Amino acid sequence: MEENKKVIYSAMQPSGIPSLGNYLGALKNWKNLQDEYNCIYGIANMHALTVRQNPTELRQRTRNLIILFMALGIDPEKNILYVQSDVSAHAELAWILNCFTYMGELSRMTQFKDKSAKHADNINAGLFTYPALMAADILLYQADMVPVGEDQRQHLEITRDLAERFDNIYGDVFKVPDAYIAKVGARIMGLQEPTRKMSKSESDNDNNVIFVLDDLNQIANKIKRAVTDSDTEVRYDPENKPGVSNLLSIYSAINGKTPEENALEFAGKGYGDFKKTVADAVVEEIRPIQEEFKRIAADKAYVDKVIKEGAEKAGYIANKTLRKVKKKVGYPN
Ligand code: ATP
Ligand code: LTN
Repeated sequence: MEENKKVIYSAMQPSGIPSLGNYLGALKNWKNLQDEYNCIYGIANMHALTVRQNPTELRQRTRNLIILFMALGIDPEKNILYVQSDVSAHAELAWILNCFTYMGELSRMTQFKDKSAKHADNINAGLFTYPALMAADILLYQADMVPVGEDQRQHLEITRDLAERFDNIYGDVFKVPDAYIAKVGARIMGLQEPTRKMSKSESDNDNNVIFVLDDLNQIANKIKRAVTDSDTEVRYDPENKPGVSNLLSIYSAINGKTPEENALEFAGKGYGDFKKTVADAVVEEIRPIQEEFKRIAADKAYVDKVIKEGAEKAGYIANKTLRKVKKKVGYPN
């Protein structure tokens, strides 16, 4: 890691195969930040335990996510890619931060409310204190910026509050991080339910979500089947035309133009043409990633080495912060 660069930290749960939402809202930015910043990207497998998981699948998905990060072009030599549970400092700091986090602020978290409603039979304490573990992730690495989708804004706020609260008591221990939320693509909606966010683990309808490892024909078909409206005009108007606006956002997150600019391309054309153009753009965006994924996954020894070295590099930084915290709170050593 270069001394003079700012630090970026982010993580993703191995709770399913990443969706197009994860890709456009988070992963695509992660890749673009790697030249300008020192980037540390984690697989939040401890967070994933807040929902019941099949152990074999969880292990496989964790590994696949590291491979996917590399397939996107995130260089494990220049950045740190690692698995959260490989660095025990996360669990240790999370406990300490739990003791500085109020029940009231945790109860206000919309993710907690949403997930409790979805998993009414398993509203566990981990789900409730999830933001304290997430704050630990970020604060251990003294991150300056955290690239995430819109849904994580609230968790970033609590992280900042915790850092400030702790620093006010103990002096300068943590850096207070900023959220980095892209203008376009930060909230991709479901293709069948365009008023709810696309989520990798929370949909009963397969056509609602594009998974980045889906067959390319299937990806195109899912877009062609996306819910629109009974109108014919391609216009960016999330309130009244959520389906069409979502497809415009997807297209914009890929080609860098604004959704309004992109809408002009379809003046006088029907939804059929529009969907085909968006489908082609998505397929061409995903194709090289899938090819790289296959290539890297075949090299087991290399993947093992990246995971092992990532844990060592992350552990080194995290433990430096943890040692300081332990001293401050009054642990004997
Ligand atoms: P889960 O379904 O397990 O809750 P998720 O799909 O919501 O997971 P996370 O692993 O929690 O995804 O999030 C990884 C990153 O992807 C975060 O930065 C999050 O903000 C972003 N993200 C998730 N869903 C979307 C979406 N629909 N649009 C844009 N960004 C998203
Ligand atoms: N909660 C995040 C995943 C996550 C994360 C983090 C994101 C866990 N730890 C640290 C940024 C920084 C989510 O996207 N659901």
